Amino acid sequence: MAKNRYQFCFGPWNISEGGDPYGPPTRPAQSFDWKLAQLKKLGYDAMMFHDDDAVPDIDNKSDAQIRKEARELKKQLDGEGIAAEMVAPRLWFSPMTIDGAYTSNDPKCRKYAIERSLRCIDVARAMETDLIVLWLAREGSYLRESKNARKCVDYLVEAIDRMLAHDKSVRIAIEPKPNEPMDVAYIPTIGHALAIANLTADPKRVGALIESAHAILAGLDPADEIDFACAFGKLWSLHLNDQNGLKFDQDKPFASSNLRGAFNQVRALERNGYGKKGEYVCFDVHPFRPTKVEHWLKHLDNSRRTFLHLVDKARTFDEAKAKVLIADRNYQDLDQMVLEHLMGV
Ligand code: GLO
Ligand code: MG
Repeated sequence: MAKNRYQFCFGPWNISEGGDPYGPPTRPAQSFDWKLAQLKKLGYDAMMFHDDDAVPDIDNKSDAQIRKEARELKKQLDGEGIAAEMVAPRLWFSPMTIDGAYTSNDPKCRKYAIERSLRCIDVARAMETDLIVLWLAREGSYLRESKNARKCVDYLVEAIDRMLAHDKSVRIAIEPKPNEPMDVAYIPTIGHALAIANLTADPKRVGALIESAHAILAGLDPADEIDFACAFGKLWSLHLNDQNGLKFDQDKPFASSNLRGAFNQVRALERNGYGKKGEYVCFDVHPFRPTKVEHWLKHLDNSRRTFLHLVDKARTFDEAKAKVLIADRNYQDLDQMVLEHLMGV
C-alpha cells in the first residue's frame, strides 16, 4: 500500500449503535475511553469532536468547568498520542434549536446558538485545535414561508463574525449539506460556503469541509467540489464516505457505492496536495444497522484501507497514456482505461 502523507481521523459518533427513525439501537453503547482506544489500534491519528462529545452536558456547566474538563480531555489524548482535529458546536439537539440555531426566528434562540458556539471555541482552545466545523444542521426551513431567507444570510454572517472576534486564531470550516434534517438548507454546497465566507469580517479564516455524501445529495460530484474548494485554498477538512443516490444521508463506507467516484476524489486530493499542510482525512462513516458487535469497527478500518488502495491507484494511473487519449478525444478508450485500471486487469 501507498507510503503516503495522509493522517486519518474519525469522531466518537462514527462508532454508532444502529438506531434509526424506525427502530432502536442494534448494538450497546460504548464508553468514550473504549472508542479512543480503538482509534489508536486502527492506525488513526486524530479524533474529531462535537463540543458535547468533549464536555458532556455542556449547557449545564460553567465556563470554568467547561475549560477544566476540556483540558483534562486534552491530557488524556496526549497520553494516547492522539490529536483533536476539530470541535463542532452541536446545534441541533437543544430545545433552543428546534426551529434553527443561528437562523431561528426567535432572538433568544439565536443568542443561545451564538453563546454555545463561543463556548465551543473555548473547548477547542483548551484542546489545542484552531479548527471549528460548522455543520449547519437546522439552518434552513421546513416551509419557505416560515423564514426570511434573505435575513438568514445576515444572521449566519453575524454568528460567524462573533466567533471570529471571540478568538483571533480560530478558523471556521463550513460543512455544507443540501437537506436533512431540513427540507432545504441555506448553505447547500461549497460554492455557498465560500460565498458566505466572503461576507464575513475575516474571509481568510473561513473555509470549508467537504463531505462526499452531502455533495452527492446536492447532485454534485464530490471530486469536483474538492477541486473547487482547493482552487481557493479553502479545503481545511474532509468527511469521506459514500451515498447511493438521492435518499437519506447514508454515510456508507468510503467507495461502498461508487468506486470510480471515490477514485476521482482521491485523484483530486492528490493533485491538490491535500494533507501537506496538516489537514486530516476524516471518515464520517457509520456501520450498517445489521452489523454485529464483533464487526463493529470494520467500516472504519475498511474505509481507510480502501483510501490507501485508491492512493496507489491514483499514483499508478498511466497519466501519459491518458494524455494521448485525451488529445485524440478518444474518451471511449479513456473510459475503458479507467475501468480496467480499477479492476486491476
Ligand atoms: C451530518 C454531518 C455530521 C457532521 C458532524 C460534525 O450529516 O455529516 O456528521 O459531520 O456533526 O459537525
Ligand atoms: Mg459530516
